[in-house]
Parts: sequence; structure tokens; C-alpha cells
Amino acid sequence: MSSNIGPLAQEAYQKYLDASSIDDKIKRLEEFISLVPKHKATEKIVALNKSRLAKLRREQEAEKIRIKTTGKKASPFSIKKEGIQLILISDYHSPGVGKTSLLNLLTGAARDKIGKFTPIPEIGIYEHEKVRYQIVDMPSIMQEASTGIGNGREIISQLRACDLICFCVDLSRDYKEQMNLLLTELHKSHVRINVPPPPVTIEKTGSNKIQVFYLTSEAKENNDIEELTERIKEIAHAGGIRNGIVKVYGKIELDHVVDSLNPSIVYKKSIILGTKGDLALTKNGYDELEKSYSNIFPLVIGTSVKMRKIPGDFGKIVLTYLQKMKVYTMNKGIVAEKPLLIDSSPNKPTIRDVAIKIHRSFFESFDHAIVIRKDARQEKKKVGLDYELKENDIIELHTK
Ligand SMILES: Nc1nc2c(ncn2[C@@H]2O[C@H](COP(=O)(O)OP(=O)(O)OP(=O)(O)O)[C@@H](O)[C@H]2O)c(=O)[nH]1
Ligand SMILES: [Mg+2]
Repeated sequence: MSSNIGPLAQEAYQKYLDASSIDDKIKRLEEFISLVPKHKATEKIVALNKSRLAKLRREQEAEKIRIKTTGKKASPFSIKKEGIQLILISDYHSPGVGKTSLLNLLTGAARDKIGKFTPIPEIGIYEHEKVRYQIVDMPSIMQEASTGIGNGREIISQLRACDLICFCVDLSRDYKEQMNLLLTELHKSHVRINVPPPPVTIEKTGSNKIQVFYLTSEAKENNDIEELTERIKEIAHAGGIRNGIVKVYGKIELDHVVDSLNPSIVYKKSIILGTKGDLALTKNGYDELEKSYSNIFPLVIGTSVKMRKIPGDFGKIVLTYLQKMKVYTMNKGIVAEKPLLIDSSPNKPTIRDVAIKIHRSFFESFDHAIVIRKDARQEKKKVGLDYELKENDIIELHTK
């Protein structure tokens, strides 16, 4: 972060980013503003955060009025995200797969709820190498959850916003039944699992009918482009588009075109957590499960709460899977306690990503950065915006 801000303010800002409730956000932001040294170079940052604070206060007021007039508090299903959010789900028809047990093993939360049906979400915070993961133990998913059965709508709307969906599957029982229900209900709810968004976009225009453009060399390698173009036009037309531009960026299927017409589709990363790995024959269950779904799930982790077995570096595994990388910011030689997470894909992360992530104003007034990389030949380097970063780099940004 900019050397103008100071380590205490930096830390307060991180706490503000991590805060989950409006009240907490307001408190943290007030703290941040009070800690920023006030001078010319910080004027912009202070002003911007004061206007954020005003917005939060308006939201707080609106919420108070809402509760007063409707008498309703926010639903227990509407969960404010904190850190990296993982949601544990399972199939209702195979009760007690062990979600609450896993939540408790990772976070210590909800000990007294194990072995009882979980009707509303339970939440805990798991920390690994100073990264916070919010673990949400959802009530199990019923058949037809996609139509709203068993709080289906509330559960799915949370899944749509999370960072990682964890399918919890009891390895001592029929895994196919459990997987089928979850995959079916998510698909029907327009949640796509472990596939990237298709390389096609559709924009409506005022005139010129429907035009299709193949914009990359990969896109131009689609089979029988003429035929494909006609089909795309038909699908777009059937989807209500009379005039529009379809841009194709890679190899596509017609289903991709249908999906891209549906704004409610989300693309989510997901893993499987096999549970009860201590029970008889679960080794076979795990092997079969991993093999049968290897085309959809590249990561299946076997666990046993009874044996307290879950990878010790579960957090790191999740970060890698989500293609996120951890770096540290530094200010006047003091390294921030909390790491900063940046995307390590599709492009290699650079100083630019860090500057933008911290605050656009740091990027705009960027002068240079100092990067400290332990074990590197030259441990300390002065670098520019394009410098590529590695895990655990320590970065000090200097503004003009
Ligand atoms: N043998 C064994 N039993 C386990 C394990 N994990 C959980 N259990 C038991 O399985 C039962 C159900 O566990 P819960 O964690 O409550 O299951 P859940 O998925 O939260 O269940 P619902 O909330 O009803 O969906 C409890 O009696 C747990 O003690 C495990 O790793 N091994
Ligand atoms: Mg439970």
C-alpha cells in the first residue's frame, strides 16, 4: 500500500474489507479514516472513504426502517460474505453426511449441532496461513430445490455468490444417488460447475439483424463455420434477439450459445469432500467416486472427522484450486499482517494487479514498487507496474 497511509490504517482497512455486517463495516471504516494521516497526499483517499461511509450509513438507516416496518430481520439464509466463502452442501435423502462435523473440525463452530438436522445455515471461520475462509454449512438440498422446495431458492442464491461449492458425499453410502441429486438441482438452478464461461457473448443492437464474428484463431477453427453461424443465428432469434452481435472467442457448442442468452447462469468452482473415510469399504467408495466424476471434479478430498483427517493445508489447496495467490504489502519496512489475495490466472499477476486491488488511486499515482522476495538472488528490487509476482512476495508501493 502507499507509504502515505501507515501500517495501522492499512490493517484497519483490511478489517473493513473483512467485515461482514453493515454495523461492523461502518465501525471499521471509521477506524480507518481516523488512522489515515491527514495531508495533501491522502486527501483523495479520505474523501472517497468518507463518501463510502455515508453510503453505508444510509444503508444502515434503510435496514432499520425495513425492520421497523416489516418486523422482519434479515433471513438467516442471507449470509454476508467474509474472506473466501466455501459452502458445504449435501443431498437431503442421504441425511447426516457429516457437514456440521466438518464445519466443527475446521472452525470449532456448531459443536452442539452435530448429529442433529441442520435447518438453517451454520457458519464458522477457518484460518490457514493468515487467510480467512468462511465455511457455511447449508441445510441439505432436497429434490426439486430448484423450484424452491426446502428453502431451495435461498440456498441456491447463496451458492450463486460463493467462492467454492463443496459437495459433501458420504463415502459409506451410494455416492451416485447423492451426486445425481446435487448435480441435477444445481443444473436446473442455472449453476454450472467447474466449467469456464463459454467463449461467446451476445449483445443486442439497434439494427443490422444478427451478425456473428469469430474473433480469435481458435474461434476460426470451429467446425463448419457457415453451418455454425446459421445455427447461432437461429438460436439467438429464438431467444428473442432480432438485431445483435454475437462474438465468438474460442471453440463453442450450441449449448454455449443458449447459455449465453440466459443472464441467470453462473459458473462456479466446486470440489467434492468425501466424508466418513474411517468406515468400512469407504476406500472403494472414494476410488470409485473420484474415477466416476473425474471429468467434472478435478479435486476430490477424502476426510474423516472421526479420525480428524482433513489435509493440514486444506486452505492452501483451496487457494491453489481457486487460482489465487497470496502476497504481502509493506509500509515503511513493516509488513502487513494479513496477506493480500490476487488472481493467479488467466494472466500472471503483476504489481499492477496489486495496485488496482488496493485502490485505484494508488494505481493512478503509482511511481515505483519495492519487491522483497526471500531466497531470490537479489532479495530486494525496485520494479514497475509490469513486474510479475510470486507467492509470498512482499510489496511496497510508492506513489508520486
Ligand atoms: N464414523 C464417522 N461418523 C461421522 C463422521 N462425520 C460425521 N459423522 C457422524 O455422522 C452423523 C451426522 O453428522 P452431521 O455432521 O450432523 O451431519 P450433517 O451433514 O450436518 O447432517 P444434516 O445437518 O442433517 O444435513 C453424526 O452422528 C456424526 O458423528 C466421520 O468422519 N466418521
Ligand atoms: Mg448438519
